[in-house]
Amino acid sequence: MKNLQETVSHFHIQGSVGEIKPLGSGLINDTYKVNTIEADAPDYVLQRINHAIFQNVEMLQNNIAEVTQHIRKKLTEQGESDIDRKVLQFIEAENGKTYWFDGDSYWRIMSFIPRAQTYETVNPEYSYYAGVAFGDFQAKLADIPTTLGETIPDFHNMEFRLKQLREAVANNAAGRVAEVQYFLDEIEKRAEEMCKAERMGREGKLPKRVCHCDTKVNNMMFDEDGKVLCVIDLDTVMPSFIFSDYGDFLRTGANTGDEDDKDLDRVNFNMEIFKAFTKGYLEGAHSFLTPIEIENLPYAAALFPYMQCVRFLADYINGDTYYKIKYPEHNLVRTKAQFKLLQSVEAHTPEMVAFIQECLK
Ligand code: GN1
Ligand code: MG
Repeated sequence: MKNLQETVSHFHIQGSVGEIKPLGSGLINDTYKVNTIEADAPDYVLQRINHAIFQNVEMLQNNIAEVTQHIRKKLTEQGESDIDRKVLQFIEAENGKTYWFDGDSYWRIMSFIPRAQTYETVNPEYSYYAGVAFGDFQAKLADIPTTLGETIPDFHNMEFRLKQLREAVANNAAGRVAEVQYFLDEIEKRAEEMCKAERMGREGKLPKRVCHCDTKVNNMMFDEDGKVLCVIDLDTVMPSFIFSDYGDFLRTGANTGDEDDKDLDRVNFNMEIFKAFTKGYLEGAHSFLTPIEIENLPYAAALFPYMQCVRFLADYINGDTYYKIKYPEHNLVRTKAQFKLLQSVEAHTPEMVAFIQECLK
């Protein structure tokens, strides 16, 4: 960990560095907890930014600065207490920026939020709070005065993700196409319907808003009482359809199994979580949502397992070049689990539609 110590030394942190150890379960960046020795000095989180994926680090860090400053301002105006636990704070490096390039990798450091917890699964009560929090996150950012850059162009564009999959199939780089034909067929059957957001966008019926775009349950910090403190992992905050945040939370939060569960019987869509989250989300976001956005929330619930299925499968076909994997079939196992989740979402669609209508009464 000597190099990590050296990296930290380029940032203006308080206290002296003790232990540095891996943190969290992200699939893209490398994350470490930096403990300081002094009891009164804060601890920190050190991250190596995955530069192959986030190619414009300057834009990335600018977006994050805009977003965190805007949220901080709102929290201050609302007279909130405990603001440092409610919005991320990045530490300046000796070059005056919030990141440091060591000639090979880009690094950044943020304050570690004390007495906070992340979860891989949530109960209905926590989901309700999460719904309010993501609705509120979007509401707070609705009037951000700048236009944020697209840190990953076409990130949640379904047409683009299908194009990438079709290109992967045409190249067949890892020779894996034949064994996944069943999933390719199932994906193509739904392709037209699943690209509906892009079509509505072009027709001017659906706006883009500032979204988080990675609202996995584990990207949220909860306090001791299960209340949401803040949303983390802000790399993908960018303009998108609101479906991104609503759909990606349910993809992870309402899955009764794991994202990469090998036992497909464990993978189902949990309607209790759906209901609690949707109720909270509508409370947090009703001030700006349009009828078309609300009407298409069940579509969003299906879109994200579908999109993730497409992305995991494309990566499997390409020979695992994007996501971190733990074993050779990992991306295929993930694809199968996301497809099972999609089927369960599809089976629950009429019930979702009815519940949303109830909420609006
Ligand atoms: C990645 O970094 P992490 O694990 O929070 C990915 C998301 C996927 C997710 C699947 C930049 O998020 O889009 O939904 O894995 N982030 C990027 O678990 O591609
Ligand atoms: Mg994450």
